[in-house]
Amino acid sequence: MSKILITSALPYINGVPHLGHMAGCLLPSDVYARFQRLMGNEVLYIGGTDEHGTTSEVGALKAGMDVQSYCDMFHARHAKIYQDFNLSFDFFGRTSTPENKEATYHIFEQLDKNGYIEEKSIKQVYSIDDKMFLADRYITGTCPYCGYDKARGDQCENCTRVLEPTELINARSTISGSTNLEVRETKHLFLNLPKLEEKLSAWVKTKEPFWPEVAYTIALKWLKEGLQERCITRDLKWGFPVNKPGFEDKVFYVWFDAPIGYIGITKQWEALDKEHRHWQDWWLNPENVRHVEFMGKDNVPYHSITFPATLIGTGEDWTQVDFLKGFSYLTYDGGKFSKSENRGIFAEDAVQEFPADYWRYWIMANSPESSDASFTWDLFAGAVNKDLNGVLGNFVSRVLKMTSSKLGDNVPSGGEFSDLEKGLIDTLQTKINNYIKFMEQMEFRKALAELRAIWVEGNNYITVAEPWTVIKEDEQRAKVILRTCINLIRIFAIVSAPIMPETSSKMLSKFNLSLSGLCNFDVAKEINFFHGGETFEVGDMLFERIAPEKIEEMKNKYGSSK
Ligand code: B3M
Ligand code: ZN
Repeated sequence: MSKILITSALPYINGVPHLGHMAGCLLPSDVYARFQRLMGNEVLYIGGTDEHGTTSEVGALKAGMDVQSYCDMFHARHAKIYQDFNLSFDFFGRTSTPENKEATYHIFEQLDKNGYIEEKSIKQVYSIDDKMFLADRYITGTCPYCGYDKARGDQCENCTRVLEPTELINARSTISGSTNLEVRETKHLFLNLPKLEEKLSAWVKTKEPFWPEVAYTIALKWLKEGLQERCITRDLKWGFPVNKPGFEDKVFYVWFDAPIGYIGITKQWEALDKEHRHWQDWWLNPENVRHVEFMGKDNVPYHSITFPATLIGTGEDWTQVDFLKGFSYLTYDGGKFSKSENRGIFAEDAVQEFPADYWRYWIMANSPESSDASFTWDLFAGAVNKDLNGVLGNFVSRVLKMTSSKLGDNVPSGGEFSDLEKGLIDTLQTKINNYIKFMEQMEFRKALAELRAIWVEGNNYITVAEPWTVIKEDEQRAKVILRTCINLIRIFAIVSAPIMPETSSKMLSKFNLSLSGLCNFDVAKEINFFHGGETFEVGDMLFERIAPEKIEEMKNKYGSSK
């Protein structure tokens, strides 16, 4: 049993997540956490809201609330959404807590002590009309590197380059649109990344065989271009006040304390049961912990360069990221999700319209792993109707109904396997091994294709075995076939559990069973789990077909043609 620490990028508190957020880190991290638990590993799965920064201050201002209450409200809203999607966080915390403050202060003190913090006077953009320094995302302008005209003050979404706000061409305030900006000089603290470059570079190189190409390429590109000193303080009220004399009126930059938030949140988790939980077992234990991080590709530089460098600079033995799974974007019908333009479905509404498992299945089967993926209602309904209802749902209901009506509500017993069952066992074993391998490698599209193929084997088997014909002449043979099919239902429930936890437990509850493990899964053994005599319940259909009228209704409601 290994210890696996799983983190999902911490979504910004302001605004509610849409399907793209679910696809770009939250859902795959949950699927992976559930899978690893099923494999018998010790998992700690951490998530939370990223609460500091200008966005929260401005959001609260617009909502007419104080920032704390604003964050409290949105935190609860995020937590509810993720619960509705059945994300199985061991703890879903926040970055604005005393625990995270303590972790942030500690790490900052070590960096300062080791000589990695520099004081510098910098020029910052001040908005005369907004009466504030325009940090980070509150300046929009043209990227000096790629020419993208909606680049933000901290990063260009188009070329992923991290920027300083003063680099932007034609800068304007995102808050008021005002171009009445001036540059003022203030003193700030910088993380001396160039001084950490050698150590960081050596560390990154140890990751080559393990990191997915997208993450490794981004990290290497940064290192090749040479690292810049990075400002880690801001002129804001909301945030952790800087614990260094002369800087008390400034706060730490949101991207400084946000990744430390993973540690802070683990401390929150520990606080609930201090006797059995120790955050150090996870975060100061690199030899025994495998740390896997999930994020959108725009987050990769922070997780492959700045945060690892921050931890290296402390001189302490932190658990660093072992595998960094970056995702491209999920678009809505090829475009952006936008609340204000009423375009695209947001996570909150999604679970009101259809059960979470429908979304979980579609999103994972179409994961934006190597390139962007596009959500359309036709694709979604097609997958639900064909794969879920047509393949899995029909198999389960057909088998149980037929058994119940012809042979009663007990698993039929007796008889021997023929070559047909032996062949089925071999095929399934190969497919399940592949599925496990792809899940271990976090190749989700491939894993889901394999999962679908596993379900299809059930239909292939029953079509060839024809229990409805066989039963007329050879009841014993029909019993073997239907018992095999019933065993397949249980096997399908286990393998599907990481993707569709509710459906899986619905399937198992037909036999009054709970979930069992996937480690060293031996089909020859598992296909004999039910010997005969066990009771079952036919129950409801697992899925409901999405009718054409419903698809049209969704398109009208959420704005789409496809
Ligand atoms: N809040 C950006 C995002 O939501 C940022 C991630 C922080 S992870 C420590 O994509
Ligand atoms: Zn750019």
